[in-house]
Amino acid sequence: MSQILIIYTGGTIGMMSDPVTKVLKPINFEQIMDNVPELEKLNCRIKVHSFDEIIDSSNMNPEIWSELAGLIQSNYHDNDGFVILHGSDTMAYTASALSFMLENLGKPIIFTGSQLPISAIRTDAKENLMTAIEIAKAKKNDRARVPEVCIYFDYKLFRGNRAFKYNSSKFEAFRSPNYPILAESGVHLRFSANDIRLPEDESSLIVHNNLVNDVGVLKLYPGISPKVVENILSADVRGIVMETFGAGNTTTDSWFIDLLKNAIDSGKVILDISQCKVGTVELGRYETSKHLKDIGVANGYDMTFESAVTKMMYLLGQSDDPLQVKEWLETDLRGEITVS
Ligand code: ASN
Repeated sequence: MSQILIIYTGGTIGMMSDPVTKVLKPINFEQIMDNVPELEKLNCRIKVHSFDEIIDSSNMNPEIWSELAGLIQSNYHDNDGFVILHGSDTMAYTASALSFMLENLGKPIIFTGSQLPISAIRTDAKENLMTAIEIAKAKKNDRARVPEVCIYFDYKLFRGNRAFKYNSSKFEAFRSPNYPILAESGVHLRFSANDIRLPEDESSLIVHNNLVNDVGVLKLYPGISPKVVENILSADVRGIVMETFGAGNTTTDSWFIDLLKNAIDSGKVILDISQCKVGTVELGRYETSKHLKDIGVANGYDMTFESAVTKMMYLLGQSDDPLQVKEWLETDLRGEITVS
């Protein structure tokens, strides 16, 4: 019989409306279990680890990511898969971070949560939770069907580092336009075997716990002033995620390019991702991106913002050499980019 570890961090799935203030606040896991007696009927052993502090995912941070990675490492051998209950607001950041922190992953790590609390009559929590467990225990020829960090939400399974929260009101909270879904649940649970990534070496899980959050963000808009760009680029950080236009384009004004070049020459890594949610950065396709390539800006291809920030944090912990970090940023490490 499979064994699944459910890790409960918080999120709407386990919230209740405060009778006086009416705001949604987290409840403990026993109260969640009371709402899903069906859990007993699943053909697997379920263990639960509840975090001491149950949080709304807006309070998520890299220390908790390390704690999660450590929990997975210490329970890896004894479990066939993991289901992580997490608020949807920052779920894609945590899933992306863990995809980088867990190298050679050979077991499913399935994040899920819900848009309505599990105690609500019309809740989406039960389907999300039950199917996430089904996916975490799914095997073929004795091997996990999806040995990846994933998000399961509203009948779809996404690669974690390809998904982002796209809708705060609908049950369809996530999308992953730059990569196909890994499975879909309907009358049958159908896996897309060709799109699922298998580990190169599943013999040994390697956990990287040293994320460095010295990361800044520069989001461009027409009319951005030199003093704003200068302030962001001169902040005490080692990496900057730059959200550009279209296929990775920026203004060609010399003040802008000079500021970027100075930052790179001073040892900072600048990663170019697009403000578009679909499509890819193509450095050098337009005149408005050729200069970026020339001065050493890293190409983020079709990476999500969530993946870009967490990949930067992961890589800054792996090397002090900006050129090495740039090379890895442009390399597909965990299925997070399509290098064209
Ligand atoms: N605010 C909640 C959270 O991210 C939203 C949710 O889970 N649907 O914790």
